[in-house]
Amino acid sequence: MGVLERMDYPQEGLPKGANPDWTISQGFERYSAAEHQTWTTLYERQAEILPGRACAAFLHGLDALDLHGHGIPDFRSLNEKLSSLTGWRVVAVPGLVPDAVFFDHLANRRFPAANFIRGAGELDYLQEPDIFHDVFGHVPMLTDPIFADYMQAYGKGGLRAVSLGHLANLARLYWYTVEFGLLETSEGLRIYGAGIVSSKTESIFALNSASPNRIGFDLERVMRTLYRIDDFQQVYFVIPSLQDLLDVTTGTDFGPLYEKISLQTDIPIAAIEPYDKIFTRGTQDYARSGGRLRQGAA
Ligand code: HBI
Ligand code: FE
Repeated sequence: MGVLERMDYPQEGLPKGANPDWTISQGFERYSAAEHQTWTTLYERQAEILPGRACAAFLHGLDALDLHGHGIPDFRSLNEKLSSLTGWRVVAVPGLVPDAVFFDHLANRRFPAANFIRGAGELDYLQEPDIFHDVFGHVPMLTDPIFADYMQAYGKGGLRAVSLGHLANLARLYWYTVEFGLLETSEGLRIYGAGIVSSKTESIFALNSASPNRIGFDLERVMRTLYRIDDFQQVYFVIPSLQDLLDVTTGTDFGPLYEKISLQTDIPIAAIEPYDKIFTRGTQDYARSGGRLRQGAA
């Protein structure tokens, strides 16, 4: 596989001191003891609930990278382990970066991770991904050779979707796989999505709640389905295997698929379509009763 052509990274809004590719230094020496403790607290909460919930590839990745409760990881030693496994590296960024920048890093097997950690008073709900979400949530799966290839393919596809003007559809694929995907195994459903696996409450909700729908993954269906960014998902999509996810995405020409989808309506979040393979038909009680805001007020 050849190296991608050098792209001109957009520079609009580039924070002062950042490199032209939007990376910054992690600044590992600047973390306070309290910030390291926040990582350890979050890690320990997840360690308690993830066995039997997270997929084997994720749990194996945690071990392979020694991403346990020793405080915020230093990207230098993390990258030695990660790059020797799958050729991926983690690069520090100040936060959300423009789509094309994000995709170009992925297409080159670099995962952009925020360098800051959430405050100790906001362990559960995040407006913007922090280092715990980005590193604990995403990086273990990058030790899996199949998933590592999927993420790179997604980056290449993202650059193409931007140029074709269909990023909204492709972003749904990312959302319902990389962030909120479930995997079918002989022992039951397991989590591989980073948005779930980095959250204690959503890890339990995604697998154990009667509220959400759980539906078999279908590429076109997923790319037509709306999603919510402000609360637990109302639908999770289940893949039969990581290999299947990689095959279906690399074996599809997205150009004609975007054309086809642009003629169809979006699918509402909680809809069940006649052709869906239903794992769980959810009650939708959680969303109907007001979700996160209602719970907080109760
Ligand atoms: N930037 N740092 C960061 N992390 C992301 O997950 C991210 C981003 N920029 C754009 C982006 N995601 C979206 O384009 C994708 O989620 C589709
Ligand atoms: Fe994420």
